[in-house]
Amino acid sequence: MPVKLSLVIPTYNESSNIGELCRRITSSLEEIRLDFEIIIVDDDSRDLTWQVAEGLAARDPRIRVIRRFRGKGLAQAVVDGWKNSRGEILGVIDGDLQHPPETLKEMSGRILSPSGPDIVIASRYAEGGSFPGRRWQRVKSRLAIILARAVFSGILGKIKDPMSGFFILKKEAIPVFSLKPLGYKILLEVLVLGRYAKVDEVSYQLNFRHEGRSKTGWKQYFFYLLHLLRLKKRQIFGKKGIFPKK
Ligand SMILES: Nc1nc2c(ncn2[C@@H]2O[C@H](COP(=O)(O)OP(=O)(O)OP(=O)(O)O)[C@@H](O)[C@H]2O)c(=O)[nH]1
Ligand SMILES: [Mg+2]
Repeated sequence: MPVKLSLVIPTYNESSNIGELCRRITSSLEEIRLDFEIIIVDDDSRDLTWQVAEGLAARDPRIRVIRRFRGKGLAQAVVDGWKNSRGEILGVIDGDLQHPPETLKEMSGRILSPSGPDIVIASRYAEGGSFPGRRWQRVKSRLAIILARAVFSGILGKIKDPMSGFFILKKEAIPVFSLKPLGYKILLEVLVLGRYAKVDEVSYQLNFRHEGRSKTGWKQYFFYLLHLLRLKKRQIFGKKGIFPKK
């Protein structure tokens, strides 16, 4: 049966966070009476996140778990979740509670409004948003955005947080089966290869990670550079024909 929103949670070693996150997503979306499914895509976490998630799924049919054994990273986990989704609207939220799930209420309200946007991005940089943490982390995030803007100036336009890992979009706007992201940054590929008449941003305050550990490291920055180059090449030579003909 189709649902309105399919929300993917990519996880790796988030057993201490996934229960609370699912509870908060569920109560937020029930509050606005939105029909939804949660798809947890776990890369066979050593802390058995998949097992905790399967326990949640056994109690709530709206929750499903995909356990991958040869994971190809965060961004591909999101795409694999979307490929197995039933919703008209797709979304992603981190599994470590850094993204406040209550923001989904405003994001969903906007995308579902008459002539609403095709994509709503939760932004740390829009007015009212915030990005706590070490200064060096903020500098790295800013540098990544500057670089993306330099490579895709026309497409990224006025989008303040093109690196956000928290967004929802209309399924028809992206060629889900043609996405081939590398590494961490799924939104960039979604913006470059998708078709959007209107883009909206909602501010949010990024939380500190309370439990579990970060998986970002220098390797991710190397993948990011490679991804930028590959995406540029695809944009120039291969974008035509990636949307299936109606
Ligand atoms: N399935 C899957 N999920 C992943 C992978 N790497 C990270 N994740 C999940 O993706 C989300 C974001 O990862 P984080 O390590 O928190 O990355 P981040 O938020 O950019 O970095 P921090 O600010 O340091 O937390 C979390 O839910 C992780 O558990 C992966 O290889 N596979
Ligand atoms: Mg995080």
